[in-house]
Amino acid sequence: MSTKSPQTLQWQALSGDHHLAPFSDYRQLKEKGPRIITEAQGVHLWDSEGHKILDGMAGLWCVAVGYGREELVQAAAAQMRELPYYNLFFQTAHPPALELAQAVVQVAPDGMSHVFFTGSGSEGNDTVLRLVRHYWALQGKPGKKTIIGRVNGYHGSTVAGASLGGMSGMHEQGDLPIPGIAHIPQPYWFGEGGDMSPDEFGLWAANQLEEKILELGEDQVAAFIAEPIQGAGGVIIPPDSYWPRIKEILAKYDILFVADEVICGFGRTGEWFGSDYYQLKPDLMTIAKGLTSGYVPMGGVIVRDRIAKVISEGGDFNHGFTYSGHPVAAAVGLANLRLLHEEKIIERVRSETAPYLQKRLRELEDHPLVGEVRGLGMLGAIELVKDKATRERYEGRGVGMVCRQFCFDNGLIMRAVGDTMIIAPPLVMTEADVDELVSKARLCLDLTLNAING
Ligand code: PXG
Repeated sequence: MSTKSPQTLQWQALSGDHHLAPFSDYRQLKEKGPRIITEAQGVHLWDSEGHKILDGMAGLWCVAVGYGREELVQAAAAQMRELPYYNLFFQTAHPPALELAQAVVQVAPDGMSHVFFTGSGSEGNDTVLRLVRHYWALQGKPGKKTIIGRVNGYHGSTVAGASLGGMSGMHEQGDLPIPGIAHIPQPYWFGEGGDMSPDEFGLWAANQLEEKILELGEDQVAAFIAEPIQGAGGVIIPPDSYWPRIKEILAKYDILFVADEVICGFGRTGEWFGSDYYQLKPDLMTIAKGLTSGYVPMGGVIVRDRIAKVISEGGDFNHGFTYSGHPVAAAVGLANLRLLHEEKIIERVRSETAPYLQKRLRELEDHPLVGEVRGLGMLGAIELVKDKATRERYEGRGVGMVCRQFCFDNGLIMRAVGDTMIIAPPLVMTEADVDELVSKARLCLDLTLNAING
């Protein structure tokens, strides 16, 4: 006998009958039905059965300012009344997109003063691919086409996004990657570092970029794209040696650097961008998620001046989306940036919330199931292992999914990437919210350990 309410059962039936869900195991989904999320406030969600759940993932890494912010609701409603839609094509524009471009540039690294808006991060990375190839063609170097990404990097789910990303499960479906994209190994020491020290491994992983450039020929390579910290790949924080070496390599060769800031951007590291945190000097930055705190879809690409100059002197750029710079999304983006400024949310992350979250998360390292806790800013990862010393996993046991289910059942959303549990909570968490997260996480680790051994 199901204890679910008739309303929940009805929605779940609709899911099976009519909805093709993104990134879901359809067989499992049909068996169990989706959990139906109906409401949210602050850092908590409610499902259709009335369970209150702490959202350790800020939706999907996006709800920076938390749920229920009336300022964003009002901004959307006012813009819908005034001008619900117009486009930016063919020599027209509207105030929200232009004002948001200015507001984004004000927080972007120096020398990056142009933005191309899209409807999502994936569209942002499609735009990156077309922009960088167009740039090199305009420079008289049409051969510079190949973009180097990383294994297990994530850059979205469109054909270009999935190709730039290095997710093998995505490449297997749809004959990807498309031509002109190459991948180098990721700087994932815990999973792949073997006997090397983290710094040795970081240097090795960075040097793969140089090897790939030399293998392909500098005259064939357009750009290198990377997330400052890999998100969907499992909150992979590169060893300290990694980014300095990558910077040296990028300085040596004439290729562009694209920082995919879709997750790291807008405060997640305690700086405006992950590139600020690591002092990277990107030529292009992909943005989305935290730009509007996910209240409405929006993405974009921030472009360094010397590239914007070449593109804008190049005449037509035959690229754009119906919803590029959508006025309602732009109005929400502006209101969202205003909140980040006025409430000093990023400063608070840097000086208070992130240090507290990171300190409390590290306490979980004493748990017998935990091989490593790593994190930075409002990002965290907990590696589940059989043997702490050797980093051996419970192969084939699906421990991450077991843990994720216990979390859900006990009022906490943590994502599982294989056997890595990850969090990226709203930036506005209080210390009490962090305490709730860590104590629920510990309980679920205990339950997981019992279930494996039971
Ligand atoms: N780049 C990065 C770094 C991302 O994390 C995208 C691009 C694509 O953005 P859109 O808006 O097109 O989805 C993302 C999105 C996960 C997960 O499993 C992560 C994302 C999307 C879906 C699932 O953690 N990130």
